[in-house]
Amino acid sequence: MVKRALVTGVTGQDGSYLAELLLAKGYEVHGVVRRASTFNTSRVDHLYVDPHEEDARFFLHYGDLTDGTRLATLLSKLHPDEVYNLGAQSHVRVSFDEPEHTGDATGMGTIRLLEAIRQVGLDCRYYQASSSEMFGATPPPQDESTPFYPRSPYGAAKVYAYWVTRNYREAYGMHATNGILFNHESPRRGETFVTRKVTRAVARIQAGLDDHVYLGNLDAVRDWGYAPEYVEGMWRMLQQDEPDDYVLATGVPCSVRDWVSTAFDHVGLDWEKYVRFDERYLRPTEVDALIGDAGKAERAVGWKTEVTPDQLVRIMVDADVKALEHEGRPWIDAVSLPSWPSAHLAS
Ligand code: NAP
Ligand code: G4F
Repeated sequence: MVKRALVTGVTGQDGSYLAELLLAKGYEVHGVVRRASTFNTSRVDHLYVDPHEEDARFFLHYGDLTDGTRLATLLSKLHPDEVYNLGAQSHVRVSFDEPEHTGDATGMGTIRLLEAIRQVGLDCRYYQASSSEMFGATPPPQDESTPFYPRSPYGAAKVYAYWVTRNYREAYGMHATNGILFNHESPRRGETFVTRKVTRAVARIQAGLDDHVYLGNLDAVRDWGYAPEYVEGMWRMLQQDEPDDYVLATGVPCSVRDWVSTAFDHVGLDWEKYVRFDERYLRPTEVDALIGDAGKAERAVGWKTEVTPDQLVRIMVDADVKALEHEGRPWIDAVSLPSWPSAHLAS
């Protein structure tokens, strides 16, 4: 039997890598896409196969985590074996500007999806994209038993989503698992997260297209891993007989300043000549340090990272340098791209 997965947030960084992984494992993959006035599927365009083809295994459907009825309709139509809830307003700084929307999509969206699964009576496995941002002000190292102390509307919404996932597991016996993932990055990372903002700036400065980049707090410490390894961890978690909660992290601390300096060094530039400060990128409350302990995931699901932060910086700078030659599509080889007619969004 071919397994069927439903992925919210399929157009995001993680959703695109997860869709690739599941397709490679033989799954039929259904992704939920928000309706937008412009195309928003660039991260998954390369997976496109005309749905009329017999071998098509990747399908997109309009839907939104703010629309519970639509989620229930999709679930009752598709009957997935596994549901991965990766959709979220995922930007911490933006969550201070749009706290209500963040609570709605990131927090309430989770219970809408869980409740839709329950109402439809679906017997599926559920993955919740929980976040190290939930640990917030609690000092590192952080693991599954570390108390949460969120420092942003985003972090608070993720704490709510974490607890309703656990509650549906305990109350209704659902196979519902939280992956508490520390920061993970890639050439597909959104351009306004600090890692990608920096690697993209390095490529543009080196090419003579920009003179400088504005950043906020350089003292924050993060635990940056490589996103393709993390989606493998998500899948492994759902293959366990029993649902549980797991941290995924490298355990290696790296400050924003170190990331910046390594990225500029990689192309032979002195970062201090190009980086300027803008307070607009500060947060009203900052998370100073996130450094994870993924020992439980290593022991229980056999997951471990291999890519170090230094290697990750180089992967991302090289991809952004190459992207300038290929019009902003660093993750796709320079082959002709299939077109993605919006009509193929099943509706
Ligand atoms: P991302 O690139 O920002 O992708 C977020 C996805 O959610 C996009 O596909 C976005 O659609 C979709 N989305 C936003 N609002 C939605 C809504 N109302 N209804 C349905 N979908 C919606 O995030 P990511 O880095 O891939 O992260 C995936 C998940 O893991 C997120 O839940 C994030 O909070 C969480 N997480 C990420 C990290 C990390 O370091 N990357 C760490 C811990 C947890 P559009 O493309 O249309 O915007
Ligand atoms: O790249 P960031 O925006 O990521 P942040 O806030 O750690 O959140 C990411 O990781 C979470 C996991 O812990 C996810 F749940 C969340 O969805 C997201 O993927 O910022 C990292 C650090 C912060 O301390 C920030 O203050 O970089 C600092 N920073 C300094 N200058 C900046 C900038 N961040 C951004 N985005 N832009 C700057 O110019």
